[in-house]
Amino acid sequence: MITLSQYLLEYERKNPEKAGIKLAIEDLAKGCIRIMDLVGRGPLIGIHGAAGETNVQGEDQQKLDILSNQVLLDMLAWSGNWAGLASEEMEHIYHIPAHYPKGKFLCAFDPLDGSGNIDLNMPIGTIFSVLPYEGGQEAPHNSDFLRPGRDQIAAGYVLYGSSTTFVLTLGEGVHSFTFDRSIGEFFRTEKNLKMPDSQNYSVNASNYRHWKAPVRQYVDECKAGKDGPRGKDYNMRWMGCMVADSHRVLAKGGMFMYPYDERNPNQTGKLRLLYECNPMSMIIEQAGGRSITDKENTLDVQPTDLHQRVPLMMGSKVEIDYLEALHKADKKTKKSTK
Ligand code: FDP
Repeated sequence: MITLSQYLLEYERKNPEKAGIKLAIEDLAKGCIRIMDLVGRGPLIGIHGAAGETNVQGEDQQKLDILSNQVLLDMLAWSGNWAGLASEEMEHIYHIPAHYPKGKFLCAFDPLDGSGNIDLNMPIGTIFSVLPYEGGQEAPHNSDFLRPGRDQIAAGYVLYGSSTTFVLTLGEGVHSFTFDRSIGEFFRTEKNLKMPDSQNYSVNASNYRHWKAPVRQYVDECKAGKDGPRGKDYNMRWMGCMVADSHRVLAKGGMFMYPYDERNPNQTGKLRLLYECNPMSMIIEQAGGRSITDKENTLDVQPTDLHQRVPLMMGSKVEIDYLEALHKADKKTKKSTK
């Protein structure tokens, strides 16, 4: 079994043009080990509960959201591997302090995804997206982060569950590493993960009445199982943490979605494009799956805002192809009845 560092070293040897990525990913891994430690101590050191503040998106911040954000900023700022950082928890990008050198990469992250699960000892995670930066020692701007997901050179997440799992893609397959607490290292436990096709779906079904017709039809057909047009029984799970729910879909196959919701017509979706949807979609595509918004492949969306939200449907190819076909048919019907 090789360690994360050995895997990264081998990758850099094969891809000398990507030099620097090893140290950059190791910064993220070290930051996540610290977050794992905080998550594990939780109420013992008084870090559960609300912080009493809201983030730029008007969401209540938990103490651990703020602490995890600070851990990643501290870990990534000093190393000289990063040119700039963006986080769910900060309105604007974070500039690397002038007394540290700047590196070749930008990182957008959600330091602790699934905040609603923190105090309940349920799964939570960290998600990150790595983009190239060509501006040298010039400070980056918000606009440098507004690149389609196709431009990502690495993406990953860490799931703090019954064990700590680091899932990573550098664009050459998806690899999964498990943290060995007795040794203090991540070891690769799965290589070139490929998603199976399966009848699992993951969605917050309490929002059903607010969805668009094609999404409602898809879920109706899943519920109809063998007796419906899909001719097979489906199973449903919702853990309320994108990292955990997507991890299940990656491992077992099926489909995860957070679709457009008509309650909030000005908000295109719930999940954030740059640091939630893009990294997860790169992983899913690398594992043989697909990811779409209700209009296009998620990785092709041209971002317009750091905290932009999009509807997201991703998972096994067969399920996403079907959902896409339902959306196209709906569009056609609407056009012909105009
Ligand atoms: P949370 O707000 O708890 O941080 O990123 C947002 C997110 O969690 C996802 O992790 C999760 O999939 C979703 O929101 C949960 O939404 P619901 O509250 O609708 O279940």
